Amino acid sequence: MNIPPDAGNGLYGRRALLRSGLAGGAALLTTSAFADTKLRRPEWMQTPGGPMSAAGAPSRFEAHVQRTSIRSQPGTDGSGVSSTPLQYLDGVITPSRLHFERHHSGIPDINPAQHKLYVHGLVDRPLAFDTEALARYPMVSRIQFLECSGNSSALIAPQAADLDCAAIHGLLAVSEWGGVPLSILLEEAGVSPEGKWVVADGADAAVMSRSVPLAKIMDDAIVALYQNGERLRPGNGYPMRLFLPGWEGNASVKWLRSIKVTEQPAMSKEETSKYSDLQTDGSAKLFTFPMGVKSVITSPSPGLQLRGPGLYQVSGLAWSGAGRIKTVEVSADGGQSWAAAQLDDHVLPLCATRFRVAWRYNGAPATIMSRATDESGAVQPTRAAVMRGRAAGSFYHMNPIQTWRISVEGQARNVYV
Ligand SMILES: Nc1nc2c(c(=O)[nH]1)N[C@H]1C(S)=C(S)[C@@H](COP(=O)(O)O)O[C@H]1N2
Ligand SMILES: [Mo]
Repeated sequence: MNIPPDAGNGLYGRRALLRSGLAGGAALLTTSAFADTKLRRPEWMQTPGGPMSAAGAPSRFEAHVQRTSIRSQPGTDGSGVSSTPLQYLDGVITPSRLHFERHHSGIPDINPAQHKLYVHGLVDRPLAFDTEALARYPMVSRIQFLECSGNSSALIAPQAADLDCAAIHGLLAVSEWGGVPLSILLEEAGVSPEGKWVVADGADAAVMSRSVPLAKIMDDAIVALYQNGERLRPGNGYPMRLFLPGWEGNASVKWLRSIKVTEQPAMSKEETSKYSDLQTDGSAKLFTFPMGVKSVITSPSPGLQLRGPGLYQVSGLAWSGAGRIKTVEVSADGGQSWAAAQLDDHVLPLCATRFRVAWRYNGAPATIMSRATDESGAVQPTRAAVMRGRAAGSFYHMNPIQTWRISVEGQARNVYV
């Protein structure tokens, strides 16, 4: 292997991968030689395979790939969170069955025949839509991320906790969301000139209620009916949810029941006591909707074992509420030097982007990290920078650089640098 690394401690970024042909091409291949004797047929080649089925399921050997870190309020089994197992996934789409969940009062069992979305308040004509009526309107579909603003809040802990990628960053998922632009429904209802906000309410027992500026609603908000080509899953808002691209997940109200146009925000519990950002001067930032630029190395990460020194692919996800990802840099020497990562083809706005580098792990302890820059020029900050100015315990909108420490045993661990 004669291609020089792009950064310290054996890191091959975009430049080296391009020089070596295909990303991670021949010059960088690890060799997996075998003695060329006659190939014996394994047992599954000796009888016909299993039957077809009406709906698919993963291989039984992938049974460990499940939502993790399931936690709910004492005395409930549905009021809490579950996490996307990011460390076991590649590409950008989150399989719907693994999309993280965040419910404030469990999953309502909504019969779509009895559910309506009401559009009312400061409008000329109040309207009501059932699912079938909505499905007749022009729809759009877009591949975009949904992230809880409480994601990565484990990183406020003063000591780095021994948690895996899902437990720290798994309140993130990417889906193809299909639905009706809310602007179309509001144009039909006729918004009065005084209308400046909409208050969106859910049909769950928590009646999640969030105020959203009308400008965002008219820009790119949709009433989502589809997720990755099928109707929404119950846990993700069936039969319809608000979807606000790039904004904190909380405002994407699930089981959407009411859209009320108002002059002022409702100042609901979820936008005052919760989902606001307390500062050291005692003030709180309200309506901090867009999610910051962020990235994380999903592989290697805690729980994925490196099998001795040699060449590995380091890969992860980068995303930003400001638009497209421009670059992702990776370091294998604790941030002393960085290599620009190779980005997978589809770099979509308000979506996660998959990044990759090749790394020659020499078996010694190493400190790996990634840093994303978005098209607005925003650069993912260090943890120290993110913590500055925050009141103790303030935990929303954490987007610091994640550092994994690789041990001589080839195990990754969450650390602060
Ligand atoms: N009606 C309703 N909408 C809701 C919630 C809820 O509990 N009830 N949780 C919110 C929060 S905090 C987040 S992060 C996202 C999570 O969406 P998901 O469960 O589809 O991942 O939904 C939001 N919308
Ligand atoms: Mo959330």
